Amino acid sequence: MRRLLIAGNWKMNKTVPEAIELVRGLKERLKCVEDRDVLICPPFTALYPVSKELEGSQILLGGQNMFYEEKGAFTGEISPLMLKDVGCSFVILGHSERRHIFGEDDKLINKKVISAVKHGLIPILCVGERIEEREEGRTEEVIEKQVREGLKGLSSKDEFVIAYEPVWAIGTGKTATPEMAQEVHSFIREILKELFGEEKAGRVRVLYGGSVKPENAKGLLEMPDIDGALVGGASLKAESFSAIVQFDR
Ligand code: G2H
Repeated sequence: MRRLLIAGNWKMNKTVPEAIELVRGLKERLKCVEDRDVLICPPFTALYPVSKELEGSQILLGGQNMFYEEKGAFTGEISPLMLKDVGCSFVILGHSERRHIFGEDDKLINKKVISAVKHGLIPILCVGERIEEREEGRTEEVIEKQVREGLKGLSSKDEFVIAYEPVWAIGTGKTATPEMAQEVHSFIREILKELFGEEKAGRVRVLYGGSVKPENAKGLLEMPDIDGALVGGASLKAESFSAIVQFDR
């Protein structure tokens, strides 16, 4: 009922020539994929050349962040209009690196989510607990706050995706077990039911992120409430990203 979405978050990696090389490898390997959505999120500098390279391909394009205003005196920022202009249909918002390295809070992230939806971009709202919060038994409290505050103001008609990324599993090689992840994903779906009703909650894709690799993808993606993956490190090579995309269902 929910179409799988496998997204690659390239983070601050790849020059333009490197990005083009990776995209060519992905197009070749993924040309027969039809039953799932594939999304790549290169750095801003590579978006336009990558979008040209993707013409005629089913691979979707997304930004890794954006500011909520359309234009103006906001040095260093990128707007939703600019992302749309270069062919993006998705945008990652509230990634834990934005929250913890750049100090983004739920209020700012919510403004970005609202602006993305208003401009026809599908936001991927990232949520996740830190290791100390998990150890203190506060995982659900933290996730609930991030989900409720991040989605404030949206209605059941709006399209959005959630990515659950436990901070302790990001780039560390530690992955939540499929059961641990499933527990949080099902909790997120309960919150979505309360906010938007059962029908909408059943349609929202909730991705898992945090050291997803070809070796652990199948176990995670077979869980009933895990509808895809947000892949960092393993999305930087065509072999590993396409192996994750093409896992055997
Ligand atoms: C989590 C993930 C992608 P990685 O940040 O968003 O990265 O797969 O390297 O843990």
